[in-house]
Amino acid sequence: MSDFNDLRTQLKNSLDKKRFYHSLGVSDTACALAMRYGYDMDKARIAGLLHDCARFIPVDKMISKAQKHDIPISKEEMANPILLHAKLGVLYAKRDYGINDEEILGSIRWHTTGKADMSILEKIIYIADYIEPGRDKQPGLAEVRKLAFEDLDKCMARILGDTLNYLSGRDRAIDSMTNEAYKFYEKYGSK
Ligand code: DGI
Ligand code: FE
Ligand code: FE
Repeated sequence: MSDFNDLRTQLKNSLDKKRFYHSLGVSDTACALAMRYGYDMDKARIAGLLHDCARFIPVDKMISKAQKHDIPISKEEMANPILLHAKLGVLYAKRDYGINDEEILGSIRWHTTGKADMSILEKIIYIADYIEPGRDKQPGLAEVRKLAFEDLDKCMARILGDTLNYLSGRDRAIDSMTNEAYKFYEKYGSK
C-alpha cells in the first residue's frame, strides 16, 4: 500500500489550501467511518485524501483534459463539466499517485454523483465528502453526521434527498447517476 504521508505531501503541492484541507477532512472522516464499519482504514484514508485530486484543473479546462485522455463524456458532463473531476480523479490517482486498488478508484469515480448499489468504500467516501468537519452550509448537518455512524444506507438516502432538493431549488440539471442513486437508496430513508 502506498505511504499515506508521501501521498499527502504530493497532494499538498497540487491543490490550493482550502481544497487540501477539505481532502484531509474527508480522509480523517473516512478513516473514522471505516473504523465504525470494519473496513480497511488505510484504504479509506487514502481514498478520502485523493478523492478530489483532479480539482486543480480549472473547470473550463475539464472537457479538453478529458478529451485528451479519451475519457468518455456524457451529455450531462458536457453541460456541467465540474462533474468530470470524478473521472479525471481516477486517471490522476492511477497515473500520478500510483493507485491501482479498484475499490479506491471506484470510490473516487462515484464520489460526486453516487450511483445505485454502491460498495462500502464508495458510500464511505460519498458520505465523508458531505460531512467532513470543514463543511458547514448544508441543512441538518449535525443529524446527518450522527446518521453516518448509525447506518450508511439511511445516510445515503438522506444526503441524496437533500442534494436533489438543493440542486432542483437552484435549477441545476440533475445527473442521471444522481437520480439513479436516489431511486436506489430512497427505500432506506425514513421520510
Ligand atoms: O468536489 P466537492 O466540491 O468536494 O464535492 P462534489 O464532488 O460532491 O461536487 C462537486 C460539484 O458537483 C458540486 O458543485 C455539486 C455538483 N454536483 C453533484 N452532483 C450533481 C452536481 N451538479 C449537478 N448539476 N447535478 C448533479 O447531479
Ligand atoms: Fe469532488
Ligand atoms: Fe470533495
